[in-house]
Order: sequence, then structure tokens, then C-alpha cells
Amino acid sequence: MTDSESRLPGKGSPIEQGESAVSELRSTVEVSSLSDTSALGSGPQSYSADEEQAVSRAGVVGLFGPANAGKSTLVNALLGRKVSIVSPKEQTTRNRILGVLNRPEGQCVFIDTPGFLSKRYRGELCRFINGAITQASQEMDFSVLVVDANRALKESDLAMRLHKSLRDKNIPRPRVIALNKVDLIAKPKLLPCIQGFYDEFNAGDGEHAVTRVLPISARRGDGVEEFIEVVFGLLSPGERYFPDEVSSDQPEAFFVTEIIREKLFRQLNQELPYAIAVQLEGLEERGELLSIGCKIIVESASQRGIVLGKKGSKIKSIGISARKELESVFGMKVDLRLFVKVEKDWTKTQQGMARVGYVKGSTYTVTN
Ligand SMILES: Nc1nc2c(ncn2[C@@H]2O[C@H](COP(=O)(O)OP(=O)(O)OP(=O)(O)O)[C@@H](O)[C@H]2O)c(=O)[nH]1
Ligand SMILES: [Mg+2]
Repeated sequence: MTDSESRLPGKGSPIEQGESAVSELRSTVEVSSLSDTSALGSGPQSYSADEEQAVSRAGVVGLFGPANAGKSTLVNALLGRKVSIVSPKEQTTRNRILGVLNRPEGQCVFIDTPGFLSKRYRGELCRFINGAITQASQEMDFSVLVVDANRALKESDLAMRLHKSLRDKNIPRPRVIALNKVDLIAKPKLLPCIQGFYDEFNAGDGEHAVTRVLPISARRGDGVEEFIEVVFGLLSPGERYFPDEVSSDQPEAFFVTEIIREKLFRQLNQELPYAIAVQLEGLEERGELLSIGCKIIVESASQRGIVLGKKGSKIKSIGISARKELESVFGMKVDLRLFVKVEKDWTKTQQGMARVGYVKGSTYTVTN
């Protein structure tokens, strides 16, 4: 595990859970600027070089792409802290997660989204994941496509297929393509790959803005600063959506369950994690100790057996690694109790999804 993967916000960190944090804030900003009559009828503004320096920029940028491309790793690298869980398995991210990056030049709200689902997934969880992608695409100002460059080298038609996937999902053409995981590729091989994506996304679209292709390694942090500069350069002048200090109602529940889900994703075999959910049962400070109880939900008795492992060895090892991370998050000793419960076919029905805590439209927000 890398540093950026293990860093987590502390207790009481600025996280917000709400119906649609971005749209609510966007409408507040729009209403307040309309009530300022001096802004009416002023038309598009132009700025001198000095004014440009002083103008604060703000915007919402959606990060989209195939599962496992490194979208969540990139959000964590952008914010310099762990916002979103990361694993080598597909469909690690299920919700829209907002990472708010504050800089002297303004504020960029990045939306981490679930990876594009392959056709073999069905049912309500699949609908929920696709809904999170659609909602993010409606809230953003522009999109960034995140691609695993190593995969792109092996699949020569990947750029074309991703272009088509974006069109099918009604996601506007990305302003930036982050060609990620370049630490795995020799430089000479990278250049044709960059060119291929550039040509695919800029062909025949002369009148629109150019799509930039930026090589990065989200895991190592290479190219991340340049990425931030390019993205801020594309934001429009505007007020910040979120105050610098965003407070939170109930940050713990989401992060605690996500950390446990990350350990499940990392320690279980390929297919099982998709059928797993985690729910908080209780979180209570008892003197020096933080007592946490969580329910791990699976779809069948055989899956329960796999999560428990031989004589409980698997759940024990998952519990140990989750507890260690939770202790570093909360800065205190943690007593973690995990139970495994079967909720038959919870991924397949709306009621099942609601029972395990997946509510349509939910958003989680963290600032840097
Ligand atoms: N070598 C290398 N691995 C990376 C890089 N970025 C991410 N990874 C790894 O790629 C895997 C997937 O990363 P995630 O950030 O979970 O990918 P994601 O796009 O959010 O995946 P989903 O949430 O499933 O859509 C993890 O094992 C990461 O450690 C990178 O720059 N270089
Ligand atoms: Mg992710």
C-alpha cells in the first residue's frame, strides 16, 4: 500500500453527506449572484493580465473512466489525503465522492465516480452505480477521462472504445485525458499512446476546445501538479462553492464502512467483493477506547463462509488491517467488532439496496 493510499482524514474532518451537495451549493451561488443587480446584463467579462491573476476561479470537474484506471488514487493525490478507497479490484468506488481542492487561485471540486460497468453486471447495484455516473456528469462543468496507460498500450482500440462509451453515457467530450500509471511504461512507448488519444479526441471537432492529454502517475504523484495547473486554467472565474472549512454532520459512518470495504476488496477473491456491503452498527467512545461494530453483508451463505475463512481466519485478518487504519484515522485505540450477515440478493432489488444503506443521490465530500 502506498502512502497516499493509507492517509485518512482525522476525526471530525470536514466531510459532508447530503442529497446533492454540488447542486445545492450551485443554486445558492447562482441565486446570490442574480440578486446582485450590478451583475445583470454585464455580459461576458474580459480580464487584463493583472486582473486575471486576482480573479478567483471555481468549478466542478468529473473524473470518469473504466474501473481500475486510478480515479480514486488520483483524487487522493490531488487532495494529498485519502478521500476515496482504492483497491486492485474493479468497482471499488460506488458513490459520488467530492474532493474539494482549495488553492490561492480558487477552488476545484473533483467528483470521483464509479468505473464504467461491463455488461455482465446487472441488478439494482448496477443501476445505482450508473446513476452515480450520470448524476456526476450533470453536476460538473467539464470532465476528465482517466485511463490506465498500461492497458491502453495493450488494447490499441481503447481510445476509440472509451470515446464511444462517453457518447453512450452522454458525458461531454473531456477537456483533459489523464493517462495514468505511466510509472509502468517506458517513455518511448508512451508517446504514440499520448498521440493516439489526442488524435481520437480532437479529430473533426475543430470549433471546440482542445482535449489535452497529460501523462501522470497518481500513485507516485508524477505529473499531478501539472494536472492541477491545467485544470485550474480551464475553470471559469467564480465564487467558491464550499467555504474553506466545511463541517460535517456524520463523517464517521461513511469512512469507517468504506475502510472496512477496502480491506474486504483487497483480501477477497475477484468476484465476491461486488456482492459485499458494510454497515455501521455502532460507534462509541469508551474512555481511551473507540468501540466500533460493523455488519458485513453478503448475498448467500456460501459467500458468508468465504468471508469468514477457515476457522474465522479471513475475517480476523480483515479486522486486523481495518482496525490498524481506523486507529491511525481516529488517533486512539479501536475495538472493532465485525459480523457477517446474509441479505439474500441485496444487489438485485431496490429494497435490498436501501436495507444495506445505498440511497440514491447520496454524496460524500472532503476538503483538502
Ligand atoms: N502502478 C500504478 N498503479 C496505480 C496508479 N494509480 C492507481 N494505481 C493502482 O490501480 C488500482 C486501481 O486504483 P483505483 O484508484 O482504485 O482505481 P479506480 O479507477 O478508482 O477504480 P474503481 O473505483 O474500481 O472504478 C490500485 O491497485 C491502485 O493502487 C499509478 O499511477 N501507477
Ligand atoms: Mg475508485
